Amino acid sequence: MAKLIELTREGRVALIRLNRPEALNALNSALAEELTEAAQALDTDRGVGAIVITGSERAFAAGADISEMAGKTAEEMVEADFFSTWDRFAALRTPKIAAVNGYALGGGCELMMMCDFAIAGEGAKFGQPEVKLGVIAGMGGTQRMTKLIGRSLSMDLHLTGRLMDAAEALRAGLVARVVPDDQVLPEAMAAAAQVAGYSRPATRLAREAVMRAEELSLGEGVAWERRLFHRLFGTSDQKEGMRAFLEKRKPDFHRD
Ligand code: CO8
Repeated sequence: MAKLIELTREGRVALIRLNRPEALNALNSALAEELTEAAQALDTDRGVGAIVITGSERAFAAGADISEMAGKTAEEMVEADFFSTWDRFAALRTPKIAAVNGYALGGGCELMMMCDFAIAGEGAKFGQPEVKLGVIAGMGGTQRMTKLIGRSLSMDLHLTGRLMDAAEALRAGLVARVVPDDQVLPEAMAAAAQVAGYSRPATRLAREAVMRAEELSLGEGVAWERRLFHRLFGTSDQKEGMRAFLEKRKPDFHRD
């Protein structure tokens, strides 16, 4: 059976491509498990500084797999704690960039929002159309989207199920960059290589500090950030980064 994801490496960047093109990369449990296991292994690999997640030209992912869910009872959903695999994915510490072409709908949009930022093609389409199926988002969409783009627009998407184009997604802050469709992957790989070239502890802690902003009050968040900042003075990369600046040369990070 074909693998549901393809994993390749380019230097310190790992590229994961969702590989269910016949179902527009609909996220079934097997794919969620394969993706999460692969990403967890990368997360503990010191040779990996960033992960890019992408789909196909037509779809990043068109949602959770409707055919897998359609016949399930509430008891079965509770028993399996359906979708809880994604909590393990969201907890990864390595910076993750979503490279999005085509549809990022429902669970696909939610997977994109679990990544640390997204680079999208001009033709990409986003939405939380679960309401059309008689359900709601179940992989964090109501929470992460609201924090990313605000209640008003998030409500609009969740209640009407309408799709948002790339220009609107950029204006709203749902994605960080929009580029021509054929530039999405090169742009994401270049951004990932840039991240992966820095100190590994610094990028992981920068990510952690920014994510904390979604959960903590300003005072708690600032205190958290300061502790992480102090912690980085225990790394050789901090010494090298600052020494290199003073010596007017490029730093040679060991990424410890
Ligand atoms: N699940 C399963 N199969 C899918 C999905 C999906 N989400 N999306 C597309 N496919 C399949 C189609 O069934 C079709 O298969 P086949 O060729 O065998 O008929 C194939 O992919 C191609 O799709 P289309 O023929 O529909 O392609 P179009 O270009 O005509 O349309 C769309 C593309 C607009 C993206 C359309 O496929 C679509 O609307 N897809 C569904 C989008 C959607 O509703 N996503 C939300 C899913 S629900 C979810 O993500 C979270 C649910 C939360 C539940 C909470 C539980 C705890």
